[in-house]
Amino acid sequence: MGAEEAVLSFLESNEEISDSGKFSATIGIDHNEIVNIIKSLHGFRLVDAQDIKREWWVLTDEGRSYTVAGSPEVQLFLAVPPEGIPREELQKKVDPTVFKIGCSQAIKNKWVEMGKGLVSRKVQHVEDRVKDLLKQIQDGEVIDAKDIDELKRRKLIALQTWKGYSLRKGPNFAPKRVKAVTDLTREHLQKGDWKGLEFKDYNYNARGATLEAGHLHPLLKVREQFRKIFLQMGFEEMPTNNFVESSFWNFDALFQPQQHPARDSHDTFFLQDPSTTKQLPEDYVERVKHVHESGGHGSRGYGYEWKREEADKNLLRTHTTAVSSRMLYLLAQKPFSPRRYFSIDRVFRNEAVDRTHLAEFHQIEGLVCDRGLTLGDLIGVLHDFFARLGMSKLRFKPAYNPYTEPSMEIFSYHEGFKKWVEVGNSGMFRPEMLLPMGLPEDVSVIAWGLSLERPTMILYGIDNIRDLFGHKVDLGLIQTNPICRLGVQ
Ligand code: FB9
Repeated sequence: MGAEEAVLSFLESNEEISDSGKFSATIGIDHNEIVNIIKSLHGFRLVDAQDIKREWWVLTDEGRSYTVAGSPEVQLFLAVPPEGIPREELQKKVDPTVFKIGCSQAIKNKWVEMGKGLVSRKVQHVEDRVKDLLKQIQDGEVIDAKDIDELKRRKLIALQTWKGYSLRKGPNFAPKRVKAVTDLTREHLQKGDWKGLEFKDYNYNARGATLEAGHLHPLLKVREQFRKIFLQMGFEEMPTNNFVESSFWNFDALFQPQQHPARDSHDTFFLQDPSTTKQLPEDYVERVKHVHESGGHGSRGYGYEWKREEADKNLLRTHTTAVSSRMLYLLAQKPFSPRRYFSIDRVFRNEAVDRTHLAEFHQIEGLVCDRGLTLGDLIGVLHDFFARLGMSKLRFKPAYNPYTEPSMEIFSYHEGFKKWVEVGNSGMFRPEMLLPMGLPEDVSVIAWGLSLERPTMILYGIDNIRDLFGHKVDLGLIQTNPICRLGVQ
């Protein structure tokens, strides 16, 4: 008979098992096995188990040896003749341990004294109380607490603990446990025994199995959420697989003048090799040169001598708007059709780094290119985009960008922080940028941008960008960071 059957069948015909230890001895099953079964039956309320805890003193090996040979202090006292004995002679007479412990204890008891190398008795007779106390403990007698403390201090006794249970029938008692099943199987249906089955409750708090697989970085999870939002809004993703860009596409094509401070090496990473771009569309370059120098299309231009060698310089793109300029130029090379483009990728700026800024970040950019678009359309598409991020309260502040006019900074009211947070920048690309590309006169482009790092840091509660991006990132964060769900899925 197994332990479970023994316990349940005993309780079926008896009120209680008063002591699991005695019960296990009676049925000849190891007490640990009985305890495990009791815990399981208690967990399923088949039994009600109460803890029993017993403690008693047992002799250590040293303690047991004193009950036979006597305590070392008595052994030492008996080895000292009435006339006394030289210390060296006494040391040869008894066991070294007996000598060491016995001397200190006998002197402490004022049984002997050690003067000028001679050990002599101070009393005629001694009682071996330690031995008597140890024997009393061995016989299960209760002794005084002070004596216990002394014997414990000398490590002659140790506390023995025993834990067991007393148990009675529980509210779900049954003479035989019906093993709860987890799944209703084809066999159950065929056999028909499903009618008598008991199903385990779902554990809604059970954690999923740990996936021993790769893990996505929070930035990539948030990027995917932004990508979904853009795709749901009908935007096409632009090809951003070129970190290296020419100054022409990154600045000149955007009508950003060559003496603009952002084009200085203090703000931009220029390449040494290859330092210059290989090929540009020459006819377009001429039109860009002209619009910078003399304007056109109603613009006065900047009136400076535009230099080709400046435009040829290679750099690490400072914004994904460089990609937007390439895409809009390509769009202008064929009969016009409206487009919505987006990009999310790394950009590089040679700027001071701090807790929330590195020399690179991921820019998110969206643009809509169509005939007759207005600032109202830009405001509308921004409300639609940010609403999908859960940001419905927006405010706009006039701003300046070299390549957009008008431009606006975008603010959203953050309910958590209870304040307005800058969430991006936007504007309408200037005609000096669009017309030299060859886009029709009535076509305008509304565009906006934000960073991927800022929302990710807020969503994941990260306040130092080095904990999110770079060589110091904790791989545990990569493994355990929660899923990210933005907007309407
Ligand atoms: O991302 C930014 N802020 C932000 C965005 C989302 C967000 O979501 C949270 C869940 C609530 C929270 C904050 N910003 C833009 C604003 C600030 O963080 C700013 O201090 C830092 N800006 C970066 C540039 O600074 C080096 C963020 C980055 C930025 C700024 C402008 C653009 C892109 C990125 C742009 C543009 C643009 C404009 C016109 C046409 C085309 C592109």
